[in-house]
Amino acid sequence: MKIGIYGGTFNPPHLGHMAAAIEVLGLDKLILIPAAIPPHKQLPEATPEAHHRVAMTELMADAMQLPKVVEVSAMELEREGKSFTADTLAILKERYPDDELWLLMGTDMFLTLQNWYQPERICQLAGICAFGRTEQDGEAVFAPQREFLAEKYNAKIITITLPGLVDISSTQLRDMLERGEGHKYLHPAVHGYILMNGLYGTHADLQHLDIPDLRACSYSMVRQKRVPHIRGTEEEAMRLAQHWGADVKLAQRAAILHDCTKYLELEPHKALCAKYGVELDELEQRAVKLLHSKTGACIAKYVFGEPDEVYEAIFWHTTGKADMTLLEKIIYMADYIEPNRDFEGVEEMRALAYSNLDKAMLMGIDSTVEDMQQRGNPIHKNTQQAQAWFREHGVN
Ligand code: DGI
Ligand code: FE
Ligand code: FE
Repeated sequence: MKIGIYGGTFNPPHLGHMAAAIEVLGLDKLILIPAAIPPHKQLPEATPEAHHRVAMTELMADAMQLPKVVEVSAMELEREGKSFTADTLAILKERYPDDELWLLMGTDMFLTLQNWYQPERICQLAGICAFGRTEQDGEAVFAPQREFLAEKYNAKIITITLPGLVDISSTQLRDMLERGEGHKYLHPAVHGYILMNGLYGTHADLQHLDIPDLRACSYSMVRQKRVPHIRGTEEEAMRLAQHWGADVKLAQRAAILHDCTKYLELEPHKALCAKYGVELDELEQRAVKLLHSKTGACIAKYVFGEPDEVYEAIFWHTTGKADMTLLEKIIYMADYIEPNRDFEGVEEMRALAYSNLDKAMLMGIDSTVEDMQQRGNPIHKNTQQAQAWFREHGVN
């Protein structure tokens, strides 16, 4: 196996060259290692706590959408004292004795490798792969250093220049963030995490976010594979709201946030419900799938300051209920028929959603009930009540 290792402070992790690295080197695995205190420099002021840097790095790793390939290791943060790359590589070599290790680094690091702690040991443990960030980092810069390291340490070296790479330093990026800029250099989920946690001097007013920032925050809370579904639901909800004369902005905001707590475990869900006074019945106490609509509604209202209509629309999006408002139906339906959904009968339901919304609702609820029965899952009473209501009202 070919394993790439990329360390750094990830302060913050930004859109770089890691996907390209995997491809160019043919890596089977890439381990991202957030550093504790780098031996060669002091951390800049306002550096977020290590757990934030790990969380942001994990978001970026997840965003690369290579789940078995990219992983984040907190090994340097768990280790006492300063972390030296040579020691990290030695530990990894023990863990992966039969595999090929490649240490990835940018130009600056590559040009000063001889000044690191135990450079010879580093070069024995791993191949060195240097990435040029700009076109100026081409052969003229790389070649002499490559020869020098090869001769002095018998290093195995690959240098790659990828023109057009994002060329921005973390220092510049942090300054931009403080001024409310620089979003385009970050993955939206990482940006959202920064906003939600007020890192780097961002003082976002979470209660009045514009749409791009609201999206970023929502995406920072979920696995990135869910983002297309959330995006699709947003589009569908806006179309439905336009079509049926509902508030398009509210539909959009509700859709953006509707699944934001989808990946919480049972206990955090229960804690949020307790915190915001949402009572749970016996089935809800144990059916975790039923809780994200409730906790998502709470986050929308209490963290992001969304109005009650948005709260209710998110609250009822999973089970439905009797006598739903137009916005509630729109979010329920948008979730069901958004463009990424693919199930038997989806085209029929899509057409119905724009010709007879109550009929479409009945079709959706019927199909959920049938699905639950097939899986042997209990039907929630709100689902039952929704079904009964739409049977009465959704037939014509
Ligand atoms: O969050 P999404 O996947 O986009 O969709 P959703 O919010 O409609 O959630 C679907 C999940 O909710 C699915 O796993 C089934 C579950 N669910 C919906 N209604 C009921 C239900 N589970 C039970 N046990 N009872 C219900 O009535
Ligand atoms: Fe949902
Ligand atoms: Fe959903």
